[in-house]
Amino acid sequence: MNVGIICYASIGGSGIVATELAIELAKRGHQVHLVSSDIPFRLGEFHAGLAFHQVHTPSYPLFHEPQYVLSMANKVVDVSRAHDLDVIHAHYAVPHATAARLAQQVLAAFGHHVPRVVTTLHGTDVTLVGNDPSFSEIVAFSIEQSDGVTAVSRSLRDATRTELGIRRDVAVIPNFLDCSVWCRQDASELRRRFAPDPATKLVIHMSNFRPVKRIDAVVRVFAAISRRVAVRLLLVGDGPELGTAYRLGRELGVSTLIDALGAQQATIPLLSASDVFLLPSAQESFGLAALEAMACLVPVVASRVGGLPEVIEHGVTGFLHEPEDVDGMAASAVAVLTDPALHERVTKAAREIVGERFCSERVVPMYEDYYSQVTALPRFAG
Ligand code: GMT
Repeated sequence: MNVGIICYASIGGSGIVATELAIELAKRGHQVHLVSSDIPFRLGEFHAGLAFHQVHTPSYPLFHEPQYVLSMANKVVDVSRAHDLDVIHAHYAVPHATAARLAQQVLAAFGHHVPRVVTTLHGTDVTLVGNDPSFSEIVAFSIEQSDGVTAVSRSLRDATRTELGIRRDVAVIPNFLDCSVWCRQDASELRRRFAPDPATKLVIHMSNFRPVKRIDAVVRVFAAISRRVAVRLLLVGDGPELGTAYRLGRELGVSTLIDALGAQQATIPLLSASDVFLLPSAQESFGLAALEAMACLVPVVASRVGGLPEVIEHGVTGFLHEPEDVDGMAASAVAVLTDPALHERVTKAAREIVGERFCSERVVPMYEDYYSQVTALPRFAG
């Protein structure tokens, strides 16, 4: 099939999943066209069958407002005309589902071959941004008008109904990893750099440091752990809440135990050096970072919110607590850091679940089947 995939290039789970899907589809012989404002950061080396098309949004002194939806729709029209796309797969509804639908209408109006639009909902495009009254009407319309819609968890599918009033079918296709790549590596040298004393444990948090990630809770849980175990905290990523980590670290007297590494592309070595992963988010439709940690044998202590219970089984493959339960999270982290048998049991079970349910060879065919179903629908009427 000829598949156009549109996504954000910035660091974030939806762009990562879209890029990994593009790579996997190309490996399986599809012609894939990735459309984004910049080279998605996980694209890496050249992949046969995968082309990148950059969206330029020109500025004009009269405009104070960026015209991204128009330039994205325009680029999708160009790419579809040149490459006869069968499917436009929009990752993150805001505004990609709208741009894809607009492109479809332009192609139909000018008598070109009309691709089907599949929208994949990733989380905040429904729960935080998409349901904002400034966007919700157009987001709901664009989701309803897509030929197919998927969500990354059952929880997000249900939220699409409750938050946006969507009534149409939404298929659940979970996020995935290339499990041959996402494995724990020998990171002993790296580990020694962060924690020269072998008795010191490494706690890690990776995110885009936005308020929804509750960075204050990361630091509070870490401070509580540090009162009982010798630990250091690795903060990987960047965003508006990074300053909160510095400030609260100083307030709680743990700033000298924190290493903030900024945005990093190669996270497998960092996970491989770590002993526990903290994810106390206010909302998480899936928690791709948790899945990456589980694949690298790092036990996850997370909030019991959104789709996380579909990824982590409390006490079996990780630990879930109410988002406000800082003491509970710290207690689980201390338990798993001080009990090697528990650490081994949880990480082994987590890795098994990743292998059974979340590897690319299981999930990518779900998208291929879904594209087949959607392209078999009666022709687009305009
Ligand atoms: O809201 C974000 O954190 C960004 C968003 C994205 O596009 O990167 O993340 C969402 O999509 C990821 C990939 O499907 C999920 O793993 C994240 O759980 C989800 N984030 C939230 O729901 C907060």
